[in-house]
Amino acid sequence: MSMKIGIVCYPTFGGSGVVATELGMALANKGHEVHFITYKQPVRLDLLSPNVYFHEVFVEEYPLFHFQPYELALTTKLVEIVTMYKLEILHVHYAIPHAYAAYMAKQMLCEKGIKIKVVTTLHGTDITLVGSHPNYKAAVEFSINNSDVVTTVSHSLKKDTLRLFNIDTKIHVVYNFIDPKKYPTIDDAECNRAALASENEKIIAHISNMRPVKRPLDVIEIFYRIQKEIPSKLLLVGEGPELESLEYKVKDLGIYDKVIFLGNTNDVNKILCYSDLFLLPSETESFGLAALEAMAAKTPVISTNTGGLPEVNIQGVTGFLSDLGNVDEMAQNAIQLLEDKETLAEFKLSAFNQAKSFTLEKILPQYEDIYRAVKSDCC
Ligand code: GMT
Repeated sequence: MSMKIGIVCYPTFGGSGVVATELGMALANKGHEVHFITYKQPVRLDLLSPNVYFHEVFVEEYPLFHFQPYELALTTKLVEIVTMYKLEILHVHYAIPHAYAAYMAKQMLCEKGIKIKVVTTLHGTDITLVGSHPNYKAAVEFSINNSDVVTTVSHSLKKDTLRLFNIDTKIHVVYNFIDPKKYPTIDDAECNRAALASENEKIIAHISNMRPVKRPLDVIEIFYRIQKEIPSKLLLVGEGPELESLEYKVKDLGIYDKVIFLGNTNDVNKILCYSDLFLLPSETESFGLAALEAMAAKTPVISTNTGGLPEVNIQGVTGFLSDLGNVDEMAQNAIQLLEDKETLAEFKLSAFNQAKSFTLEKILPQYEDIYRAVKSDCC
């Protein structure tokens, strides 16, 4: 039976917004009515798809406000949309402030005799970097414990949540996913490799929000070592605070002509289809959706061994994992792989096969089961 579901997420290029959007569109495609409630239209949202609605949360400016009260505006919008469209489930992605706003909305609706079930998906930095900060911890812990169901995107994130917070509710692990149909391979006509590199050059890619936690400067260090041994280009996809330092570093090292800055794009799958290797030397990564996207496009991954990355990238099979900051080892592993045509081909295939364990087809029913089983403790 179809359900009426509200999805709250960050609408930007971050992994949590991408997962929430792809999930919502897939649910709509299966006949559920899906309402996205956020401050901007999510970047990957196709509003022309049937059963998909978007409700913008507006925040009024007022001279007294040093910070805009987004939680308040979101809560008000949630109450309005749940009431108007008779939603049954609110699925909030990223605890801050979404789980808190959903809790408030649930209480307000309860007073009107309207029942709503709240599912919270924790994505990573809402627990590890931001959520456990003393400024937020008590409210995050409260909103996790007061969600009707809590999910994390990896076992590692579940462990971190239990370690950092006092949790008295069950946590389900539901992995992130990709839709394999969206990843063309190098054999497909759409994949125009020649536009970016010559035939003898290897293509190395890195995709992130270029924040310090992603260690993009390590990406440059690794690539610097690779390009000394192997003719190659580096594709950098994404925008963020480290971008300027990256440009300086690339110029300093004299490799500006070998690095292509692509900015934010929705064509991640097309870029990945002509990449030979993906670099993800993050300080922490609850899952590493970008690594999974790379693998779905037959691209092996050189990553750190932090957080949930070992649940996605398999050492010596789909790529290699090193300790944080060990750029020498990461470069060495990359060079070894790129040098040997047969091994590289093997790793590409294994990466693709591993990505098949995280397909939309496998993950979507897990969320549907959770929605069907969830009981609300209110009204
Ligand atoms: O990595 C970020 O800073 C963005 C963040 C987000 O919320 O969009 O990503 C987190 O969620 C992704 C989707 O579940 C995960 O794949 C990323 O590993 C996770 N990032 C971190 O844990 C640093």
